[in-house]
Amino acid sequence: MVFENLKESIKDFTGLAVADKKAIEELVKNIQRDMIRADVDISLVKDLSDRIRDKALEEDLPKNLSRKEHVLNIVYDELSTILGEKKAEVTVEPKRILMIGLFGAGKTTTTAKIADYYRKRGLKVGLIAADVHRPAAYEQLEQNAEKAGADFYGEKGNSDAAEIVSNGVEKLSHCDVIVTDSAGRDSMNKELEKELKNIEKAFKPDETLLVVPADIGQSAKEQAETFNSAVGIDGVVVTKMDSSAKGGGALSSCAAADAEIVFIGTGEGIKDLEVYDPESFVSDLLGVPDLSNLLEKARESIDEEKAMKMLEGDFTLKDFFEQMEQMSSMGGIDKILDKLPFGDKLPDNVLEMQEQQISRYKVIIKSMTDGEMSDPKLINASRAERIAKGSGTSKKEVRQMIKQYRQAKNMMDKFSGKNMRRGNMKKMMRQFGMR
Ligand SMILES: Nc1nc2c(ncn2[C@@H]2O[C@H](COP(=O)(O)OP(=O)(O)OP(=O)(O)O)[C@@H](O)[C@H]2O)c(=O)[nH]1
Ligand SMILES: [Mg+2]
Repeated sequence: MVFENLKESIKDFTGLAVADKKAIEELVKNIQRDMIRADVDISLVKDLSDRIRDKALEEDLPKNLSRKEHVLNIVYDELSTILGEKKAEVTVEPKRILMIGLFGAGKTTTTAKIADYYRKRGLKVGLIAADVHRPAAYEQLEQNAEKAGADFYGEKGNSDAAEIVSNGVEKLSHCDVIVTDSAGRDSMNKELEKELKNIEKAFKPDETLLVVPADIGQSAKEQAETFNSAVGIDGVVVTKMDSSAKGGGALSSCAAADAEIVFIGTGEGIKDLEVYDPESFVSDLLGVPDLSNLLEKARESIDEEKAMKMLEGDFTLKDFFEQMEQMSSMGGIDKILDKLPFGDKLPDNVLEMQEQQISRYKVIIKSMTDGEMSDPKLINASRAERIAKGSGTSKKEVRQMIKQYRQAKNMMDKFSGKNMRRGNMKKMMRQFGMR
């Protein structure tokens, strides 16, 4: 895994009694070593460590922050900056996506992952097999399409990729999202350039995504630039983040080339795809400090007992109601869960609560009796009808709210088990000088 020693270095640093100059120097040295191992460009590493050092030692301490927290915040900010400015925006709307890249980069696998991503968000997806060079490319994509619940179009025996794409677009016109998988080469050459240009003409993609594997490290920059000047790219997918130590080099070099990283691939499975978010990526890297951020926010908007209660699984519908407002001010519960060290273990999408939805839910809960709040199982069809009437909503919405509450409760219960006992939480908070 990428930057695998970073967590250790951070832990060592936070375990020290004082965050003095020596401790900061040691931390910077460890960060440098890890970045160089991850194949981050040496001049980036130097700039980054200079900035951390300068700010950590010279900046005035912000109110309410210990020197340690201050340093960790700086490390967090600086790392997120070199790994990309902001979270990628992936619009869920009808579109055509063309996947391009060199041999073995992960194009076909990622095509299926992207299909799964959009299908899960309610769009009908179709895949076109336009790799006419690799043996069995047709079958590979066909199988992947089935796994992803996507329609499939390909023509065995036709060696004209652009023609297949034209036909495919027609045959898949009932699909909202069409993704075309193209052939790779050893390197960008005239032949590949010509083939991709022809495919583009036939396909008219809204997004052309370059797929690069993490293990090429900082040469991702050069590859992004080459593909961009040959055919134009809208974004990059960095695959194999799970299996390469050089992901940090790949991510930072794309960011330096102003190539937007849209997704990262984190495994061979169809669900192993994440919308790239430098901040949460760094949070995962640093592990515990993110929790301190979370708790800092938590401290501002929610009192500690309540936060603990929420994480301990003692989570009634009443709590759901009481805390909804506070949760939305923390960025929504899914945001909070995302930030926890095990947040990525959660099923995708399980709690997409929008602001608007939250306020509708609150009205629904207000129309319930105390008894119903403590035991939602009481809510049968006639009660649901009464609640819907009282709140000016529909029975369907009432049921949906209860379902989401149950999902939330299930998750809270899970956390309360092995992952997030009060003792652990206290220990972590202590580590970060928070109590
Ligand atoms: N660990 C890991 N393996 C991946 C990931 N993405 C793809 N792979 C593996 O990488 C190998 C190549 O993936 P493909 O999707 O076939 O790559 P491609 O770019 O379509 O390759 P060509 O069509 O031959 O150019 C396969 O064994 C995939 O399972 C990832 O995110 N993590
Ligand atoms: Mg392929």
